[in-house]
Amino acid sequence: MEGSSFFQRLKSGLTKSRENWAQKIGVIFQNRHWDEESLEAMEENLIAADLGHKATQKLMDLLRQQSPGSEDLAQEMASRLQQAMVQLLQPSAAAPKPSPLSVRPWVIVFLGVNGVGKTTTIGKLAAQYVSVGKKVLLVAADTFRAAAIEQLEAWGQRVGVEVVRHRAGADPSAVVYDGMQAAKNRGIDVLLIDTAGRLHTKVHLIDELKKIRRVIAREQPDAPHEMLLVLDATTGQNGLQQARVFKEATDISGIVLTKLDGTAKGGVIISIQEELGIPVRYIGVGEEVEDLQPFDASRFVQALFEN
Ligand SMILES: Nc1nc2c(ncn2[C@@H]2O[C@H](COP(=O)(O)OP(=O)(O)OP(=O)(O)O)[C@@H](O)[C@H]2O)c(=O)[nH]1
Ligand SMILES: [Mg+2]
Repeated sequence: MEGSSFFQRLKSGLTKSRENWAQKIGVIFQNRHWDEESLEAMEENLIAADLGHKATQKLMDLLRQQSPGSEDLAQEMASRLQQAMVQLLQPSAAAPKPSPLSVRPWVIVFLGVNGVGKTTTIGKLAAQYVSVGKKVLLVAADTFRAAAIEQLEAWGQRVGVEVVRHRAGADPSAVVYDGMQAAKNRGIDVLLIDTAGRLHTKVHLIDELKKIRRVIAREQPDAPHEMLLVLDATTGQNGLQQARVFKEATDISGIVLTKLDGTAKGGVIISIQEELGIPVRYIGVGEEVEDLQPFDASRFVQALFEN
């Protein structure tokens, strides 16, 4: 997966964000000075690029600490801004690599509201694990709609992995229990669990997640190994509000930020990181299997700036 085509996919997935970025940020320093006026213009445009107030303040503090050198000012500003952004994304950079699969089965639960891309992310990840020879099993614990189960089964067929399912309306933790049993019996490497993301009440969400976790932990005390919250980048700051609710409901170990290819506001990743302090594990930059990528802060920032 690594290599230049991988970076090209990332760049192409971030095209809208990059163009927006160049338009908002790039122009500020053309023929201008490193003065308060330029910095204020930058501040406004960072907020407009969906970085959020908190992250923008931090970035501006980092930039204001630095006095300009004598080289090409636009270039220098850009590179300082890049460094400052990578620094803000450090919690993600410093986090352990996504899913080392150090025990078997490695159990990952996917959370998130309707339509953010949970099932698609599971399908893509399953395909990637299969391609490196891992035994994968999917669990359809989103029992709320029959279509949700069918969608996961379609991915299972496409990728060539089995799906543990019950009828629509069944108890999600009962499906999870069966999934854990099957994973142990079949020597599965990775168990990917799809959950329903509806948020009718927070209490209900908390209860359901608690129950699912309890079932998993009873079968395997160190599991789940990851609780990944899936967020849709095109929802911008609204995604953050959802994330707060889930963060209060349960422990989240990582974020998957999908549909970055569908938004000009890729900068939202910085405000997510800043607000939640949870590492971003994967990003989705398109519809293909290869478009789900492990998140790498410096590569991401480079792709945002590089023409
Ligand atoms: N362009 C693009 N589309 C994506 C990406 N990730 C997911 N999608 C699309 O988003 C739509 C919703 O994805 P699902 O996987 O069904 O979302 P979900 O969270 O499982 O939704 P529910 O099961 O309804 O809760 C689908 O049409 C996916 O193809 C991405 O990174 N880029
Ligand atoms: Mg789904």
